[in-house]
Amino acid sequence: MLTPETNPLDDPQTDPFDVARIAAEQIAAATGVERHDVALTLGSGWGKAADLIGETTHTIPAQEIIGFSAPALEGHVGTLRSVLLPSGKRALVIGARTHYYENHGVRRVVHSVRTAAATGAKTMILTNGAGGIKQTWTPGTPVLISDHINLTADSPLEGATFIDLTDLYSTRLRELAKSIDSSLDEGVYCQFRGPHYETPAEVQMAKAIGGHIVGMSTALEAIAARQAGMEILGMSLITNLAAGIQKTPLSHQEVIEAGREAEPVITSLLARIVAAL
Ligand code: 8IG
Repeated sequence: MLTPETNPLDDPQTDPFDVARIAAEQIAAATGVERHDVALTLGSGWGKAADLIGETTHTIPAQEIIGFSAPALEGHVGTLRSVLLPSGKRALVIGARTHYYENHGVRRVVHSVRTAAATGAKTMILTNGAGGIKQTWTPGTPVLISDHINLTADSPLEGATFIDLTDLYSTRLRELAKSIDSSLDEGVYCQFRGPHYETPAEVQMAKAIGGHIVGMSTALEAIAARQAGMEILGMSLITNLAAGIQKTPLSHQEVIEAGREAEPVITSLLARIVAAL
C-alpha cells in the first residue's frame, strides 16, 4: 500500500510563500547555514556539478523539507545540498525537481525555486536536459537559454499578479557564461507539458514560433524565480535532436547516455561559471 502523501501546497488556503519560508527555516536549521547566495537546480546530465563547484557540507533528503515531494524518476536525485564555494559564498543545490507532468500542480513545481529565494539566494541557475531543434547541436552540446515560450498554458502566479518577463534569462549572466566559454550558443526554450516527447509536427510548430530547444521544465520555474526577484541563468544540455530533426526515434536510454558522456565537460563549465558569479 502506498501511504498517501500530504503536502500543504495542495491546500488552496495555504499561502505557498509561507510554505517556502518554513522550508527555508528548516534548511537553515538542518545546515546551520543562515543564508544561501546562489541556487542551482540540476537537471539530467548536470548532477555531478554539485561535486565540482565546492564542498558539500550538508545533504538533506528533499522529502524531509516541507512542501517537497519524493523523486518521481530514477536518476533524479531527491536531495538538497548546501555547498561552500571557494569564494566563501554558499550554494543551495536542488537535485529534486518536480516536473509539471507529474500532475502535482504548479505550486509543487516551483516550490524549490521559492524556497531557494527564501534562503536568500539572489541568483537562480536552472539546468535541464532537452531536445535540440538546431541541426548543429549534436547530443552533448550545452546551450544557454535566451528566452522561453511557455506551452503549458499554466503559470505559477496566482490571481492578478502581473510580472514583467523582459530579460528573464539575464543578459548579464549569459555574457558572463560566454566569457568563460565563447563557443556557447543560445536559444529559445519551449516548455511542453510532456511526459511524451513531441511529434515531428509539434517540433516544426516550435521551430516556426521561434523555438530552438524543447523540454519539459524550467519555464515555469524561471517565472517563479523572477517573481521572487532572482537573476536567472538557464542552461540546457542537448541530449538529443528533437523528434523529426533526428531521423531515429527518441529513447530515454539514449538521453541518459548522452547526458552521462557530456557530464564531465558541462559540469566543469558550470563550476567555472559559478566561480565567476
Ligand atoms: I532530455 O526532445 C529531453 N527532454 N519535450 N523533448 C522534450 N523534452 C525533452 C527532450 C525532447 N529531450
